[in-house]
Amino acid sequence: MPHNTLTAQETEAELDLEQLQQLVGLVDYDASTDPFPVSGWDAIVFVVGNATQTAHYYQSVWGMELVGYSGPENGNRDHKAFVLKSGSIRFVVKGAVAPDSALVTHHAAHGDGVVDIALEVPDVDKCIAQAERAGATVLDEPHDVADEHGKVRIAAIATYGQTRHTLVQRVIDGRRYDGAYLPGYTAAQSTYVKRDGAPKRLFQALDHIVGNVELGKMDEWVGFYNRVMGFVNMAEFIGDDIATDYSALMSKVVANGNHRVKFPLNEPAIAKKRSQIDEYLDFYQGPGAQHLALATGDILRTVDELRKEGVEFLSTPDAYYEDPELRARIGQVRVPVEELQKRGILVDRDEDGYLLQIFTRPLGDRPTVFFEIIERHGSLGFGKGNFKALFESIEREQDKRGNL
Ligand code: TYF
Ligand code: FE
Repeated sequence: MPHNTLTAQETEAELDLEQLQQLVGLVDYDASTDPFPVSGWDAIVFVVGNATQTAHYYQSVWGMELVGYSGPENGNRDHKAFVLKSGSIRFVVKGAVAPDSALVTHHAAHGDGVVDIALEVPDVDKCIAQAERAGATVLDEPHDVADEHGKVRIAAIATYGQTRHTLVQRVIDGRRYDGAYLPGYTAAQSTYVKRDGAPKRLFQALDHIVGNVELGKMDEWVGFYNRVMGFVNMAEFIGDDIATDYSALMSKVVANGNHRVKFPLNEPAIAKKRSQIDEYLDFYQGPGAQHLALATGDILRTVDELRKEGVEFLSTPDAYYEDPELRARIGQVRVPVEELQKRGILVDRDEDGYLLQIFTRPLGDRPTVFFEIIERHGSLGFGKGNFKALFESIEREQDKRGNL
């Protein structure tokens, strides 16, 4: 696939390249020399304790739309799976039905979490050939799955912990699969009737997904993404220096050629305090996806709507906004700083522009996975200037839980 064309999801979401560029920060690159070309995100698959209720939550609170379903009613006696969309993002939430489902064991170990960061690729066989050359673990060899809506070609490779990357080729012999999600799923419509004024499409695209890995393993996983998937390192990182002062973590970022898919990777660092990454690793019982950054064009509206629905965000002290150094550094942004302060939205500026961001508290019962909401204005970074304020805020929460 040529570089920087829209994926089907992006087209369906009525995004154009300029909007996507604004939302997530794309770059040009030459896909023809890429050994493992990735078109974009395909789906983020969660395993949860109760998919029926989680699917309702993502609709009623996060304004997502139910588009597909698989479960006992259409022959899947193992689990229920709900396919939800918001803009160009697809979430799939799965929960066990059969008491002996493999999902039961997975959920017992990890709690609610991300099991699969599925990527759309133009050529599954090419990717798997590269993955095998580079020594990756292939969990699922390339194979076709078909139904009356057409055919997709699928494979999967292992990444950190029990997380996988399913690779989905949706165009075969020039024909695009046109079912709800994948064969085995039927189209579904929301039974949740939106109240007047209920939130609708609060985010349009996925910006990045952060992985937490064990102490000393960050560079190995960066190497995995470089070697196996041809991902490139991005400039932003948290090194030893910042780690010991306040973050208690180290971090590097890899991205696919056009930067649609970005993966920061964290490892705990030995610091004065117990790392938030250790807390995650203990409660998730191993490496896994830590946060998903959801891109929006209007973070003020998104945050206001989510708060109305009861979503809790990390707090930011007034001192953050009153710091003259911050004021000087960020200069003019699209709203008065007071509007950000009221909501606890963080702001950072670099040589390319600025970004606005805010973080939720953990989504489920365990202190593991959470969301970030991000609005980019040219900045291609991850909020480096906010790391101190953010990590202090995360540590306040960690302390309340008795895990610091
Ligand atoms: O993705 C990022 O790098 C930012 C900052 O545990 C961040 O969102 C980094 C590590 C972390 C929480 C947030
Ligand atoms: Fe982030």
